[in-house]
Amino acid sequence: ARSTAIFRGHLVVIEGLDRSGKSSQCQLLLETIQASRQRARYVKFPDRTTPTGQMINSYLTGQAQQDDHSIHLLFSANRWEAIKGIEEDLMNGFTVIVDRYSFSGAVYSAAKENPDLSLDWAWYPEIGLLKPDILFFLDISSADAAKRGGYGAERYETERMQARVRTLFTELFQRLDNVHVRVIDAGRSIQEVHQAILEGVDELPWDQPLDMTLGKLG
Ligand code: FDM
Ligand code: MG
Repeated sequence: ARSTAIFRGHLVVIEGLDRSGKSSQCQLLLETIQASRQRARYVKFPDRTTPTGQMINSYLTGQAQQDDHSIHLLFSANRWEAIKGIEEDLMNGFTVIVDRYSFSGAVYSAAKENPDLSLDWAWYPEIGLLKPDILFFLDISSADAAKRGGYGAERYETERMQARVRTLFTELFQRLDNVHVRVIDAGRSIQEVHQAILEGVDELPWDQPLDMTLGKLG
């Protein structure tokens, strides 16, 4: 990660609760960047296509049980196995748009109220992964999210879990003082949210080295 390049692409992360519009916004951002003849690529975590991702998918859909720590580390491994490819794309000038990342990783596990699985413990395996140039948090109340067509049947898709996840995202962002977080009011229209995201992306400098990694919580 630690070489200098001029005009590498940007690492843009979009986080939020289920039903906050993350995937639609990632898609729109991808199309807008590509329409301006720049290189961009979309990455979704969990990536359910790899062997690790298939185990995660079995867990999320209720086909398999996992110890809370074990599944947590699989989610993290699913990012570590992808990071070299992301790094190469950034160095080749691609903006990489990431739909959920380490931040979801830490808060969903910590939201389980398992006394042995704190936010600090959950964050630790993320240390050393590439740090986003900007992180957009699509903020929506858990009640509003539930109104948007309701939750599906996957594990974690309950209003109680989502409410805890939202609180923990706030705590996590407060404790990560060197991550560039931008909270976006996601209760607005798709186009308004898209414009807010574009403004943030357009402000990013182009001459930064790719040497930033996620560090410890404060
Ligand atoms: N999730 C997602 C985690 O628990 N840990 C992680 O590291 C990531 C990336 O998996 F409930 C949770 C968040 C969500 C579920 O995610 C599936 P998608 O975005 O709905 O596929
Ligand atoms: Mg989901």
